[in-house]
Amino acid sequence: TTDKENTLDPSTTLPRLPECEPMLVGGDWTTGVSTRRIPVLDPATGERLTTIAQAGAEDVDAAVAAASAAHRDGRWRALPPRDRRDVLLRLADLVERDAEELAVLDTLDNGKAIERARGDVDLGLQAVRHFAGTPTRLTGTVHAAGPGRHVYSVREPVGVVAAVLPWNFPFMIAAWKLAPALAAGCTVVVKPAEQTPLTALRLAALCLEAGVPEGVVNVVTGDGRTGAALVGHPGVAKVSFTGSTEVGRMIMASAAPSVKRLTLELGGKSANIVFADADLDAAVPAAVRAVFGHSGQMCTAGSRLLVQRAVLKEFLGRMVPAVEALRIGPGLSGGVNIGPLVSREQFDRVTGYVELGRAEGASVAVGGESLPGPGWFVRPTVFTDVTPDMRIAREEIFGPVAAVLPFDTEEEAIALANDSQYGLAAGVWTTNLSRAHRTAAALEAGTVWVNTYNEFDPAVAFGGVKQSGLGRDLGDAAAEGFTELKSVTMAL
Ligand code: TXE
Repeated sequence: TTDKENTLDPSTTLPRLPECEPMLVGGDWTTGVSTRRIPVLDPATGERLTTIAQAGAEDVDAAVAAASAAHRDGRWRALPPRDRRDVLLRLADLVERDAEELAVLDTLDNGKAIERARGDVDLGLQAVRHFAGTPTRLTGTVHAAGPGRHVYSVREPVGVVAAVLPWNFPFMIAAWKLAPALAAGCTVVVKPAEQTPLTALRLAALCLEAGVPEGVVNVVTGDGRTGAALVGHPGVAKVSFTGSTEVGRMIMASAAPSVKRLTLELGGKSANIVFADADLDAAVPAAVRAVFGHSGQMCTAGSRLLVQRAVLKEFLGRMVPAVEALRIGPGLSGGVNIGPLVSREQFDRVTGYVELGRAEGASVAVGGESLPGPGWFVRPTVFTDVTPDMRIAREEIFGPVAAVLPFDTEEEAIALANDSQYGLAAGVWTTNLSRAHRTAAALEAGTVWVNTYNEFDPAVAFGGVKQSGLGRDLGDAAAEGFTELKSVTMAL
């Protein structure tokens, strides 16, 4: 990147935030009934940026009631599909107009490097544009039926959707969930992560400006208790959640009494496999980005680095200096590779895993320390001498920590990669075409990247197998996941 790309646009003044960010309920901006507030902190300094209301049961009720009313009266789902398309295209234009401000807001409360925030906003924008094409393209089926029968299936919006968001990609995942839900004709109550509420609220404001009718998009703020009240609400038909596997399980249980539909995008411990025949000039920098991008706070982080023993020494000889060269600092300062971790909790969790790795007998090839405050910075850390049974090789750390595991054969690599409760993503680096296909087929993962990593396309479904989740974000599958199939059998 050039210096220009690496610095903040000087015309961007930091947005002024109110004392308490209001939520959106049925077209009204309100701080709600509850008087409890949660501080929103800047992870680079630990200082308070603003507060949010801790929405309680009454606030959640009001938001679900607004979304239910908007669903029932058809103010959104019954619009001609081309009108919904036009609103979504307008929304995309507004996101593009405000892209820099959205990126700055994502950096403010999440801490991520501004360049990454810009990329994330763009990935969100691409999803909105992509799903603007959905309303006019959602089709059903006319079935081959017996004489005197006309049988068809149509897709209808599922109803009120609860979108519960994580803090790692606050804007992008808000857009990834909102765009297909709206495209399918649903109404939505969004619950952003308490650490990073700013851009989901801004996206909701842009929805109103774009012409999404009031009540169709609502936002309630608060922590897990607000989330629990929302996902357990009987008026919610579907929950789309991104977050930890632990909370995903709780959401599944709370969805049972009213048999809610679920899309769960949960944790991962993705294997990035480097074969000896790989192009190391490409594989090494990509492996560094795959695990240390966004300080490792990515569900797809290539946090288990499986390297064929024949190239292990050379691989580490190249990787360690590349990791040492990563620049650590506040996300807004520009040119930073490693921003702060999102919160004190995350900092404690990650530094705890670094200590655990040492205690388990792994060696620190680089990193292994945190930086003194202010801010929650941890040096990118590479563990070697890792064995597959160590907790640092099995559990999601969600920080800048890589576990390098050697292997000898292709079969061993596949067995190691699949030896996980998770199955979100995997990477394969090889110049052997047959091996690439064989390995991609054998890996238990929702996404396999071959000779690349972390490439997303809104047209391509994204999600996990095993305990990494169920259902898909993005792709046709995402939009269809916000619909029910109704079959109509008619005697003529
Ligand atoms: O996630 P939570 P946390 C993983 C990652 C991280 C760990 C903990 O390993 O270290 O989770 O992060 C809301 N009912 N991921 O604690 O708790 C919560 O308010 C309903 C991976 O922050 O899962 C927030 O909006 N909602 C992940 C959202 O759930 C509840 C991204 C996620 O928070 C709730 C984030 C409840 N009972 C963390 N409890 C990924 N897949 O990328 C909490 N929430």
